[in-house]
Amino acid sequence: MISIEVVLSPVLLHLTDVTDSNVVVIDILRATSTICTAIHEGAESVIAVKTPEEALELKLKGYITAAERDGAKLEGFDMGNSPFECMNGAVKGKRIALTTTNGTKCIEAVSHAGARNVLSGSFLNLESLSDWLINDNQRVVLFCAGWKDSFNLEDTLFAGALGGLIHQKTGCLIDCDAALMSIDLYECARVDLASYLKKSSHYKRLSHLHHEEDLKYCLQHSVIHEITGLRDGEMKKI
Ligand code: 3SL
Repeated sequence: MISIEVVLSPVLLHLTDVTDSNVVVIDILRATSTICTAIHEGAESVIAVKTPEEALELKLKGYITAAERDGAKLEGFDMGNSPFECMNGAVKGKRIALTTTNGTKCIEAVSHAGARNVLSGSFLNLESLSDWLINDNQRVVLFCAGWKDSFNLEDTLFAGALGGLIHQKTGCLIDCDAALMSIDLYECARVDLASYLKKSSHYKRLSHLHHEEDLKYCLQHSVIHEITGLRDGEMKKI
């Protein structure tokens, strides 16, 4: 039967057994939104790697390399971590090796933990993702990437949006205080997410780096329908 748990930061992951669960990794700004966009734009796969060196090694195997640290694209890579870099045919049919400050580390961290599925979460495919999880009818763990092991608002808001939607559609019981808090937070902020998030640290960080268009894009709800999940070690359309 479906149930919902929320992990508010990577340092709390060890407290939750993810075995046989559908784990949704959440890095709304921007890694998991970018991964969902890449797959929507026809990329064959995105492999999440921990270090820039690992990404560069994969270039020799034909991957496009993408790297971000502290919000900025790293020198010497084909792409940074902006969803817009995946558009207009740039990634169609391509495999991408992506390394980011938080999101890809979290995908990597759960990839060998015995989860039933590891999925990429984004507001962009919120509705389809909720339907997919409801249809699979298993325990759901919403894993917030946060920022350098700390809690953040945008990932928590998405956990609340997705958890709330599943709860609304199924009436499932929620026995996790982090999930209840996330749902309440989303209810407070949902009328105007962008305005609510203006006070958040990563929103400010990305604004200073002139990524306003990315912020606007990543907060759109249910504009794409593909579900992206881990298959054979890479994030693919499932
Ligand atoms: O932390 C991450 O994984 C990134 O998504 C951060 S950023 O939005 O690219 O700055």
